[in-house]
Amino acid sequence: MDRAPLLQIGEITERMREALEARFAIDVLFEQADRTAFLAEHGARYEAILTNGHWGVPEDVAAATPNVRVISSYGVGYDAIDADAYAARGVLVAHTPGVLNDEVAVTAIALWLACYRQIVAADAHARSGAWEEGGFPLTRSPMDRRVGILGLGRIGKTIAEMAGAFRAEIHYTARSPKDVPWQFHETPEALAEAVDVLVVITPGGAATRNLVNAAVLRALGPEGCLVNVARGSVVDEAALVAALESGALGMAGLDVFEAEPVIPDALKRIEGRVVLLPHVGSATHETRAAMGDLAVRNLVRWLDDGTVETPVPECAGG
Ligand code: 8YV
Repeated sequence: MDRAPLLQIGEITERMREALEARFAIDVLFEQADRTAFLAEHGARYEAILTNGHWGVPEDVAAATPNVRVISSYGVGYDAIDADAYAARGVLVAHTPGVLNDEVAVTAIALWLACYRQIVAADAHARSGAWEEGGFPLTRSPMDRRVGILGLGRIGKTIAEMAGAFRAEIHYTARSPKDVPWQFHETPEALAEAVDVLVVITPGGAATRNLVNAAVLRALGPEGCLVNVARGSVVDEAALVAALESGALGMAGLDVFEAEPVIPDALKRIEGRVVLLPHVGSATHETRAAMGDLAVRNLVRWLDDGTVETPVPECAGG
């Protein structure tokens, strides 16, 4: 059987490669010596693209692949793919919802706990021998706090449920109130005002750009803790640095940044109160295997019957 050409953008696991190779002839974009020439010569051959949440479909790829019919993204967030435009052209965009809810929620909770209990600074204290000069200062208990969820989707709900183990009182904001036993707030600012910990887990993209601005950070306050496991674009990073530096905001646990993989030096300089992760929200062997399997199933199913298992909502109608 002829294998279908597949353009791969970004990295995939060996497990994904092995599963795909039976049905697809994979060309890896970042392995091409001259990307522009490669896209100009071969772009029109591809009906299938495999990408991830970070790369999405870059403009040069979109322009060079007029015959694309399916885009499978290895990740749930698809703000780097123009799904509306692809849906209008009848192109199927698929992502990996559901299978990473627990892992991203664990990451959010871990960042919150790391900030409150100063895990990273305490580790440095233990490692450096500073303990021999004196004990580590007391920290703050995460128990019985008010936790706000900014974006109550699948992952947001899982975070809220996990926070229950810490007897958290849950508040949230979303486009509209949901059928949940938690307290709804109309705006991010009102939510920030009402909570101790604000967890950002909205989709990225134009609609949520800088939703967490200086006013929201001020409302969260000098004792407040911001956790971002969504996209760097949702938080005004300059305002975040300023709020942390001035003490207007207490703490921040961040897995995502505006210009990944670059993190502003100003953020790196703030120790103790700030915990930084290199976008590893879903990055465990188990969860990446499940995400990879789903991204692969979407492509194989498209080859078999022209549909995908988990289309993005924009493409779910047809
Ligand atoms: C991945 C993510 O890191 O699923 C997402 O939206 O942010 C992460 O799980 C992303 O797909 C980049 O590979």
